[in-house]
Amino acid sequence: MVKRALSLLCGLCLLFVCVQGSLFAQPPPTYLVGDCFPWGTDADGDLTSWDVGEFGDNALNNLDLIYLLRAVTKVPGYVVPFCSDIFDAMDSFPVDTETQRGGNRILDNLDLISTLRRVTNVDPSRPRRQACDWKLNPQGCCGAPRGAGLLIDKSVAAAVQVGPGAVTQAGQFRVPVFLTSKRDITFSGFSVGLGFRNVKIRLRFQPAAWQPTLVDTDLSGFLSAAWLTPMNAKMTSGQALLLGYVETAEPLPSSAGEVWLELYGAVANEVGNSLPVGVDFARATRVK
Ligand SMILES: [Ca+2]
Ligand SMILES: [Ca+2]
Repeated sequence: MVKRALSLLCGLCLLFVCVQGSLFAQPPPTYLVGDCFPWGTDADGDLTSWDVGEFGDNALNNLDLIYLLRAVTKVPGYVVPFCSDIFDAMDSFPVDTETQRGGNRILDNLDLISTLRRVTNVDPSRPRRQACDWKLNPQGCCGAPRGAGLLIDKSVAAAVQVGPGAVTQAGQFRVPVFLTSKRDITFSGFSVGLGFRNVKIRLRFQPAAWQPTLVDTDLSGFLSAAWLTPMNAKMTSGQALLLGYVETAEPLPSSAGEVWLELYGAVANEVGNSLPVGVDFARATRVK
């Protein structure tokens, strides 16, 4: 009798432990792919703000796209740490499938295109990923198994040139921006981030034939632009294409002496290639 009562008690204890376990077990934290804005809250006090729960609002809109554009084009203050949770959230291409975690550890125009499709609801999918914490997700992080390394097409296929600058009739200072092909190539996307050194006034962009899909001029003194529709025709080796003019929204102050245009990042993709191609550019060019 006593033995049976003890057995029943043990059974109840086991049941309690099981129920308690299921009540208090926390599901692994996840984030919505592409959802990188808002950001900047250090919720866990580790002096970084790139961990799951510290960015995003579970909604995709233009601000997520603009912050991704700034990260892709390396605008100062908007570059996210490689393989952090927020980097992985931005790394939306290749897209997630039922069986495969998306992303390829590269932020380029293909990520901009896939996030743009979701923001505009052309793609209604809203995949979520577990955080990049190896303890939580030892099998894969940032879209590839640990140690798989980076697969980047390092062949230089393009170059960006700027300047010299000139003053328009209305008094704005403007600089032409050219994309040059280093081999025969059809670009499927291109993006660039730039700014005038020590001239922190609003900028704008006057496009030429290839119309940019995204232009961000919200940051005083900085400009990012992305061309996300494939070119109509192949560029031949050595051909230079005028992308347009970056210009100040108001005349340069009379105290401005020499002026330098800085290029922070330039990323090019070609039709039929899932990896970005190499782009040569000077970090800074004197344009006045
Ligand atoms: Ca968001
Ligand atoms: Ca990617």
